[in-house]
Amino acid sequence: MWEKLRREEVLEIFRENVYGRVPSTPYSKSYKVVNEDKNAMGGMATLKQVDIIIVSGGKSLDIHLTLFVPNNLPKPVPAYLLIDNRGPSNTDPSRKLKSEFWPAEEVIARGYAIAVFSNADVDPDNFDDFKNGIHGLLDRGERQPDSWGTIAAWAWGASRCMDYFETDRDINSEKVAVVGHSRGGKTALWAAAEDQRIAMAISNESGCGGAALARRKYGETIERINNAFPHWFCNNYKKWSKNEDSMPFDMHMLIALIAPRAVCVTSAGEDLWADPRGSYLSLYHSLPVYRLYDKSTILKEEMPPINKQVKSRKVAYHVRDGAHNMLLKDWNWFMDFGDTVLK
Ligand code: GTR
Repeated sequence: MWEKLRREEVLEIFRENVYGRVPSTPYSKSYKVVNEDKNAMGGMATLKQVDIIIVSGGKSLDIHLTLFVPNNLPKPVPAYLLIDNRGPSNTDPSRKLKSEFWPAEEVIARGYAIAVFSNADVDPDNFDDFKNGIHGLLDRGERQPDSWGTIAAWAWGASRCMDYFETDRDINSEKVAVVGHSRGGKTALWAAAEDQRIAMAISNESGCGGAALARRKYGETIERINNAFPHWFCNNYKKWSKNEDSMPFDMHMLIALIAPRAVCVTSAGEDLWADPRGSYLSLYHSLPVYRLYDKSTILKEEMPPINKQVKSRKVAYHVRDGAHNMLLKDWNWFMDFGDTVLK
């Protein structure tokens, strides 16, 4: 019943009211390996830089995927794909610049591939009335109240990386975790809701329009986010500004769309803007759907203390000490969970 009927209804609720619908405009897609280094990270990994080239209506768009694969393991391996919203200094393929935001060496050392694409390749993060990015290629005709926004475009980009993984024999495309921080975390949840090939979604401090329950109106509200980022969601989402109590849904239903696949929701103790408690409660209230698949998926209603990860079957949560960010400490918990669900 959930899978055959209700899941599709709930997915439609989120397409119609929050992120918008992907247009059905045809496009072609090809992959070009622009760089390969079998001796990256001092021999620990193979670097592949792949352009995912999308063509439609005489225009083209390139998604630049960077991928490191561990050398000393049997293939295929599970992978983490970061939807990067911070820019290239965090994801340097030469590894001269290193950043905890994308700790490639540490992920390789734990036996995973690690990949990244920049959200800006798919759609620049500014309001330009949907002229640039993938909107400029695929949007035709008048914009509708449920036309896709920028977060749905970024999620679509993650799915194009999944298409590529299905062609790369080094990657176990059935064991890919999509990771995002903040606006990227909202995107990771929506990508996994829409694309059931994604084995695990990691929502790091995604807050409003992501994991946090909207009805709590704690920290960032729908009105604030619509005013500050009018391009992120579909126009129908504006109906819920200052009107959360009338919403026929809340964000626990977004997390439920990921069941029975894995989901990891995280918060940071000082990041009240992203409502840690509302994010935990959202995960907690998604569990009735997880339990349709595995009755032993159980969390306590009260939040875990700071720096203590809680896990049950396919769900995990932690609240890290400190401010809004994604750090190695967070990644270590992602991988502790990954070790139980991706390996
Ligand atoms: C903030 C925004 C949040 C979050 C954050 C980020 O300005 O209010 O919803 O997305 O940006 O992406 O870092």
